Formats: sequence, C-alpha cells, structure tokens
Amino acid sequence: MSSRLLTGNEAVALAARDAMIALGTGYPGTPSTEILENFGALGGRAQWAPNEKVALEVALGAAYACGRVLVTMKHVGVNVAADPLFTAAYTGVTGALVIAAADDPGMHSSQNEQDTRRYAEAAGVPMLEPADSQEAYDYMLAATELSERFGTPVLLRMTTRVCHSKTPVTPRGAPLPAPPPGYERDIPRRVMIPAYARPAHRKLREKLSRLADWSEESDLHRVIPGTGDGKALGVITSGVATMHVAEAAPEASMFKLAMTYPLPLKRLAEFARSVERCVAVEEGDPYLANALRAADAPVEAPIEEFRFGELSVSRVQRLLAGETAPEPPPEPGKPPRLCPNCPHRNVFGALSRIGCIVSGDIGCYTLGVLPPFEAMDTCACMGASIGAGLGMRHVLPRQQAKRVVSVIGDSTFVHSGVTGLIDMAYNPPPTGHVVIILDNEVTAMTGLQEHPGTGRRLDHGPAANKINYEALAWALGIQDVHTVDPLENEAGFEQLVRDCLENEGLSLIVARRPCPLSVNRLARMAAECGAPES
Ligand SMILES: Cc1ncc(C[n+]2csc(CCOP(=O)(O)OP(=O)(O)O)c2C)c(N)n1
Repeated sequence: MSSRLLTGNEAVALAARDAMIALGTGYPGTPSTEILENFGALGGRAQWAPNEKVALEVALGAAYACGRVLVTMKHVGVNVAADPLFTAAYTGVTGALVIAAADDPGMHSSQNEQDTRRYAEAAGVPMLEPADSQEAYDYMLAATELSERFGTPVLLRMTTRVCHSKTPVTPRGAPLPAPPPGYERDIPRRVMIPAYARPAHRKLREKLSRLADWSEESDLHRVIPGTGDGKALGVITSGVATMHVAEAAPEASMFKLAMTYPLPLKRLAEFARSVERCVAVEEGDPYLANALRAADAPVEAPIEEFRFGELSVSRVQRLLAGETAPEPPPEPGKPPRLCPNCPHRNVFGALSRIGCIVSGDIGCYTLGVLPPFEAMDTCACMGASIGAGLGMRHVLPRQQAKRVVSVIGDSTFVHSGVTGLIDMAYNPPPTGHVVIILDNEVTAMTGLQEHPGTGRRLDHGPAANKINYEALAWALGIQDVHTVDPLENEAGFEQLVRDCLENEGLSLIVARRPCPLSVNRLARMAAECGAPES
C-alpha cells in the first residue's frame, strides 16, 4: 500500500472508512471539525448533531444495536457529552463506539485548555493517544477493535498539532470485517436503574482491570532507545510531546505511551527505575506525572509553567534543562476580527450605542468584545448567554437590569440556547429580557458547517427540516418576536432593541442575514456541481 500525506483528522476519517464505521456523528469544534467532513467526503455516512450530547446518544444507540460508530468533538464538547459518557461506561456497547475528542492546548480557538485524559479516568473509558497521522490512522482502527473486544466506548485523544499537521500514512490493506447490526434485549445491562447500575459499576471496574492488563502487555506502547547510553535520561511521554522530545533530547530513551488510560503502571515504574533521571513530558495537565508518583515511580514532574500552552522543541529543551526563568513571550500574531461585511458588526454597533450590558456567547460574534465595539460583557461557554443574562436580570437593580440583553449565534442557539429560552419563558425576570439570535444561517466560526437551523445537511445538500426559531419562541410562550436584517436596516434594528428593552417583556429578536462567506460558497457549489442553492 502506498503512503499518503494526511492531516491527523484526515487519517482518522480514512481509518473510520477502513474500519467500516456505519455512522459518524458529532458537533463542529476546532481542531476536530474536519474528521467528520472528511469521513463524509470519503463516502461515509456522516451527520452533524445539534450538540455533542445528542451525538454521543445517537452513537450509543447505534452501538447498542451492534453498529460501529464514530463521534467527534472538541474537548469542551466532552463536557456537554459527559452525562451519557459516564453511564455509557457502565452499560458498555455491543458494537464499536469511538469518541474522537480533540484538545486545544494553548487555546488557539477555545475558551479553556482542559485535558480530556482526566475524563478517561473519571468516566472509566479507555483512551488512545496518537502522536502523528500514521498513529491517528492506526489507533482509530485499534480503538474500534478494542471497543468491540471489551464492549466499551473508547476515547481517541487528539490535540491541535496532531489534528492539523500532515505526515505520511500507509493505510492497512483490507478493511476490518464488521459484524451485522442487530439488537438483543439485555435489560440489566442497558437500563441503568440503581438495582442494575450497582453491579454494572463493579463490572466496569473489573473490565478496567482487564484493560490495564492489556495495556501492560500491549505492543502499541513503545520504548524508543535514544542515542545516549540508555541510562542517564528517560522520558515518559505520549501524543505530540513525543515528537518534541525526540528532537529536543535525541539522547534520551523514551517510553512512548499509546494508551493513556488505563496506564501500564508496572512497565512505566520499571522504566523509570531503569534510568538515572526520569521525566514525564506531557502536553496539558501533569496527568502522567501524578499517576506515576502515586504509583511510587521515581519520576520528575516539570514545573507548573509547562502545563500552560502547547509544548515545542525549545520548550521541551528548557523543561528538561530544569530552567525556571520566565519564558520569552510568544511572537504576537495577527489579531482576529469580524469580516468587513459581517452582519454581526451592525448588531454590536447598535448594542454599543445603546449602552447594553451584553451577555455573550461563543462564535464569530464573540469578536464583538474587541474594539471598536467592546460590546460584550460575559462569555463562558456555548449556550450560557441566555442563562447568564437572565441571572443578571434577576439580581441587578432595575435601571441596570433593563439594559441586559443576551446575544447568541444560530448554531449556538440550537446547540444549547434553546433550554435557556425555555427558562426565560418559565422564570421571567421582573424586568423581562431580550434575546437576540444572530442568525447568519451557518456555523461560521468553525468553518461554515451546517446545523439543524440552516436547512442543509453536512454535505450542504437540502435537509429534511429547518428550524423556525420564531415559531419555536411562540410555542414556548414568548409572543414578542421580531425578525430583522441588521445590515439592510441598521437604524430599524437599533430602534427595535431600544423598544424591546423599554417594554420590559420577554422579547426575541432574530437578526437574520446570511454570512457572506457562506453565500459565496453556496453560489460556488451551485455553479461547480449543480448543488442546490438554498
Ligand atoms: C461545547 C462546544 N462545542 C463546540 C465549540 C466550538 N464552537 C465555538 S462557537 C461554535 C458555533 C458558532 O456558530 P454560531 O453560533 O452560528 O455563530 P457564528 O460563528 O456563525 O457567528 C462552535 C461550534 C465550543 N466552543 N464548545
């Protein structure tokens, strides 16, 4: 088989196809987004879910029915999917369920840099961690096999550099044979009432102990001898940190982990004792260092500074040299900004002129926080704008409360804003509230993905349905609903916001204007291949 130059995301998609994954589902999020898009382009059945929780639940059902499934998300998506994740570890699966979760150390495009390895341990779900595209391919296949063999979901931890760097990949010859889907009733295994969940928890711990034995034996882990004597310096590492160590300290011998949960602690402790100095080099939290020290292995943990941001060859050199002096600041990059013709601009211009307290959310429109607008006051996580805005309205003095608005993008509203709107209808603050959906008819932030409100599927073809936000608000009991084009009618938009604030009722304003980038792409697609323009 000839090799190809692929990104880690492309390699996971290719392996998913070769593993005969019957369904790929997920929610966009940098750096994971292209996995599902590539899987779809390779002919796989790929679909965007409204959010990560739904994606995982759909996948879980498919895996109960003996299907092979892939779920993709970024690290913060795992928070959203955590509820089904923890109990999926108890129920197990009959088919294969692989969750590709991509961490973003350094926060290139995220609101935090949480480390998904913690989830593997907390939920009791095994985790594989590739270092390059070949491993992304190989471990995706291995994760599918492991999932089927142990009847468990498996996490595949990707990180930004692994997702987006290109390295050669030699695909495996024949695809893995897939068992036929079918459902066999097994109530105590699948229905987690306390009476069945208590034994299920014990079974999970037994399964994890067998997985730990597997990890101790697995030849996916590798000890790589350095150019040195093999005694002076040993490094325990995983993922992309391996690449940096190989370049920063070629003399070191390296224990390169493939499975970061459960860890092969006996082998690792043995390795640590076989060298004079052993250091854990990892991107993210001191997860390996803590686990090894708890197991009494003589391992050095890097100073706190190295848990922040991505590693690099020079940072690993500093880390291994034990340097504690402040690191040189990174080169300043070009700051992000809203596109010149972005409809969000007019919305933030108006909110700024009115002097609103803006409870914001995540998307392109978060850039409304930057000059010249500086029109966003809070932004925590996807969907938080409505709840946080309501919270402020509940406690602020009247004159301040009356200035609070929540702004939320269309994809974000579908993802996790709907429940906030339900709370607004159910627990209205004394001064009412105003929610603005910034409907640019696409998930622009992550690269123009579709969602249930665009009327188009993942492949941009027409979807079976399209959400009507205005009708949804009505159905929830919110009657003051407006639709306005903020680009065409800027003054009208501003006056509308002022009126809604003054009314002290519950108002929804849908600021609808398609993202110009998406309009251009759809026009191009229509011209190139006759794809429907909608
Ligand atoms: C839980 C979670 N999942 C995914 C993401 C990645 N993400 C950030 S904003 C966003 C959606 C943005 O789309 P939209 O709300 O329509 O706003 P736009 O960028 O189009 O203005 C996504 C998918 C995230 N930050 N958190």
